[in-house]
Amino acid sequence: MSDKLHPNEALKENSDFLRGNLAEEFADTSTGAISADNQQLSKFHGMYLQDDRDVRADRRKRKLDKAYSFLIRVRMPGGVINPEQWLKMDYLADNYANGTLKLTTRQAFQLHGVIKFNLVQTVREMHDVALDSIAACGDVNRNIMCNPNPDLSSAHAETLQLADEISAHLLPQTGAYHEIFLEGEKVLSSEPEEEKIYGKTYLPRKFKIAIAIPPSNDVDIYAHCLSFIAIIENEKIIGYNVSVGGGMGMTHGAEDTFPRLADIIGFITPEQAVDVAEKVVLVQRDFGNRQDRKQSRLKYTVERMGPDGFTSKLEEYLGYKLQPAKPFEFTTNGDRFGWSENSNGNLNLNLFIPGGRVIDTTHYPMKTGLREIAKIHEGEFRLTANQNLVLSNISPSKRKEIEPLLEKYGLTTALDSSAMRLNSIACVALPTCGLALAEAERYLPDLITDLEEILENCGLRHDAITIRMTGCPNGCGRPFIAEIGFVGRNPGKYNVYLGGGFFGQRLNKLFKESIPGEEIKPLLTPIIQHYAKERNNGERFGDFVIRTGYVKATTAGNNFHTLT
Ligand code: SRM
Ligand code: SF4
Repeated sequence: MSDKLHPNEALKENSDFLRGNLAEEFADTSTGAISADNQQLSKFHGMYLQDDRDVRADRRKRKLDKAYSFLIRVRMPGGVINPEQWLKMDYLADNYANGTLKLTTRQAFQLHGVIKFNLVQTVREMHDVALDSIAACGDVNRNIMCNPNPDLSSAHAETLQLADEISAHLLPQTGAYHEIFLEGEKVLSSEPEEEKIYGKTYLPRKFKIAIAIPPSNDVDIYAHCLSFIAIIENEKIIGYNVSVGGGMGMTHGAEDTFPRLADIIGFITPEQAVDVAEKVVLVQRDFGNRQDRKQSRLKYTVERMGPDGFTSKLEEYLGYKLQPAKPFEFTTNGDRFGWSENSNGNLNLNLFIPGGRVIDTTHYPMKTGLREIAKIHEGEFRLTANQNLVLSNISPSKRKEIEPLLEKYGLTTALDSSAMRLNSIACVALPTCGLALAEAERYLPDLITDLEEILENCGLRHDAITIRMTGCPNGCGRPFIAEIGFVGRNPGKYNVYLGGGFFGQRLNKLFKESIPGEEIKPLLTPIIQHYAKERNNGERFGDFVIRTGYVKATTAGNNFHTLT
């Protein structure tokens, strides 16, 4: 391995704590783009330069510049916002972006299609309702995930509070975001600026944290750098099991890159959680790979050091030992759709949002419907880790006002979908994602319609099977832990993976490579029919395809690519 640091390291170090010359470039009206260096820095402020790939070839032919715009990702720990914030995001989508809101797989919003000259104004208006995009992307801790139904018990409320605390603790300290977007000039201080936790070069790569309350693994803890699994006794959280070293991204054809499930390394008390989060970050800061960004995620640090070696180093940083992990059980990683009741008698409604895309179409004015609800809703909006939405904390009397709106705008119709559709995730992919090799969000719904015909015929319409599609192997829809995963290989072609664990506990395995979309239904039909006929009582699809020999079980990330 070369010991030459990746160029991004010098870029971060020399960026004056993430300022670069972003302010000048955002003000430059001669182009809709920014320099390559500033593109890297803008990520730390939650923004990516993109271009509309649907029109790229045509514009090239006509010798036009790419159709540049930015995506803005909002940081919102646990995915919770109030109706006023929903209305603001809805407004920003219509006035500065492409008229849609994307609910992401990390319980956040994305606005797409914001042109450079509207970035500052958009951020200012987000700030007016206490929303920001600081550290939503970049080599820092990202949006922290947490079970989206905190009102169901005091434990849920406690985990949401922990998500907030860790998020605040690990937030970059630089004043760059405020200067560039809010103040418009450098705020002078007598104290020298520093990043106490991260240092000048921040982390080697992105860092992700989740908190789960068993039996729900809706946040997919095994796909995270660091997770906290709440251990509850007598309805109280007595502490958390800690897991480290999960992640999804890999590169086709590069076997030294692979998805990896996190290892559970011990148990801690609730008071230790923020400290543990900080020290895991510090170990990664000091021992993560800064030469090769394809090897720099925490999962590779844990793989290299081994879970025991990593834990020893962590304990050295902590100055105390972790206790042995406590028993717990996950049974699902899906959402709990429909109405549910809180301990205070109020209600939640978990809606299905296909692909997480809040949009109005001629037949389904979903975005308008949610806006009308936001105008009268007194509870919260909670984004789920499966790209769906919970309207939470609705009083029984408010329910009476909200139900006619749900009916009028057809918002609950999608809840009658097949269990496969309700358990589906698709990443953004085309046309905005610069890394997409194939469609995902725009294609998976149609593919599921095809598969639903078989499910219906086999009597499996109400059987949950997790199905996820991403446009490339970066894994933004966490496809490598789905029972059926599709990963873009080339335009219109997908690698098909089978055998993931139903509650996110096992990686899947490559079943067929580079299959054209239209061949997926014939490929899967006999397997689904076989499952319907010969599954054992309660046997999950992912377990069945392993037992019956369609694929071998993947037992660890480092044998993900081993097919026999
Ligand atoms: Fe992701 C990069 C979208 C969750 C792994 N991801 C991207 C970019 C920014 C493409 C880029 O770098 O140019 C995508 C923007 C597309 C667009 O047009 O919006 C993108 N990622 C998304 C979202 C919006 C997918 C979605 O449909 O919901 C999710 C936003 C989450 C958020 O709110 O923060 C999203 N990305 C994930 C997840 C899932 C998760 O975190 O639970 C993963 C896999 C878990 C992991 O990190 O290992 C994920 N995204 C990646 C990677 C691969 C990282 C790696 O370790 O190799 C990249 C590429 C990279 O970092 O180089 C990437
Ligand atoms: Fe883009 Fe690939 Fe992520 Fe999909 S998985 S959003 S195609 S980077």
